[in-house]
Amino acid sequence: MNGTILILNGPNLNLLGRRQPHIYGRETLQDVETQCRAVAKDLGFEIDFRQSNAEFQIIDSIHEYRVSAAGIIINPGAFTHTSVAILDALNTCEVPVIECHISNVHKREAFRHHSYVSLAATCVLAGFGTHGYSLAVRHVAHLAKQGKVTQ
Ligand code: CA2
Repeated sequence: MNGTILILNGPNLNLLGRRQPHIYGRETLQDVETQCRAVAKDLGFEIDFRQSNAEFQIIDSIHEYRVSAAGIIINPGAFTHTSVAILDALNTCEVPVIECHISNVHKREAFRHHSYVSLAATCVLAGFGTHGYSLAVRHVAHLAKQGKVTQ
């Protein structure tokens, strides 16, 4: 086993696949978790997959894994565009941080074009649909193979 990848999902993503399918697709967050687990298993990683509508819970999860994870994949939802507190937590991380958005935020409203989280992210995925999560898992494995344990 090569380590655990934390996958964090922010507010409203529990409704994925049930509302606004023209923007976010029809797959549920459970489907995304299943796909990530399969990809990670092939690559020798474990997944801790979480969703929270509460900013403090997302911050607590980052603190829990900031040193020990193989990488942190985060879709902060709308907190992307508002949360200096999540940015501050991510800035304490000693592991790669991948920011992952299902939609192409740059093609959407102007308020979605700015991300606080990007200031702490190793890299950013946007517009790959739910497939972006699997790509992010592969990238964490790629970085780990290169021996890049820090940002
Ligand atoms: O594209 C993304 O992944 C976003 O992070 C999703 C956030 C949005 O605020 C960001 O600007 C971009 C919204 C998450 C809400 O998720 C829902 C999914 C399906 C139905 C309702 C909400």
